[in-house]
Amino acid sequence: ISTKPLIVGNWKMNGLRSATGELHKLINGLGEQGSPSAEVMICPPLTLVMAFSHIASESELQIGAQDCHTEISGAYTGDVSAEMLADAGASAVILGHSERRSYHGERDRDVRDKARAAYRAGLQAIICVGETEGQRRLGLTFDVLRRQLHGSVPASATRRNTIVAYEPVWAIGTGKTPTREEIGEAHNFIAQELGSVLGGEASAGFRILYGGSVTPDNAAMVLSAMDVHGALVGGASLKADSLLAIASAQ
Ligand code: G2H
Repeated sequence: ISTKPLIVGNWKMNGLRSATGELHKLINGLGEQGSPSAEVMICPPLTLVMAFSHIASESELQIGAQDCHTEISGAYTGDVSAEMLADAGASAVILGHSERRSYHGERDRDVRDKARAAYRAGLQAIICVGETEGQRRLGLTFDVLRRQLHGSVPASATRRNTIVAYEPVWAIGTGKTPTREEIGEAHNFIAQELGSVLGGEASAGFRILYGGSVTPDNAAMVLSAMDVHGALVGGASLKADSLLAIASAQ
């Protein structure tokens, strides 16, 4: 596992084939950096996964997806399996993003089953956790993180097949970000709690990304917080220039 920060762009439901220009810009930009200071992954909408994987295949850029089903195949109209994502060229899949949890009713155990499906297909699972504003106000942040980690992270998770993303729901797409101390505190808690989910040795060296309104302006602050190993970036990942700026901010 690389010790460089990992910057993951979550394009959410944005991007048509015409966005391929941004992908080329990103690949060229990373190429110009020679030995880029961060690893970079883009998780485009499903319709672009195969084309982007093809384009990125000769580059350092990794391609991921944003969700998968718990089963390999079957009568699940509209769903896509982890095996299909791997077949399309993805190497990772974001799971349990708060938008999936709130708009699609995903529970911790659904996220855990999807992560198991991802492992079976050879994909890395990027498992998202995070508290709402109300939960933080009530002092429940750590309780929520503990419950989500115990419920969503399979016992078979390893630092190779799993990355955890801390995304405080109140910071997502709002322009609000926690302080460096708050980010460090939550990440340190997650690192400790993974020890209780998986056992001390198995949890060592897990990568924990921060997500929620990361921009070129706050990226250096975010990446310098304790136990932060990268960022999950939404809005600011849609433009190659801003993602490149985030990837070189340290
Ligand atoms: C949080 C993040 C990406 P944004 O959802 O996962 O999005 O950077 O737009 O807050």
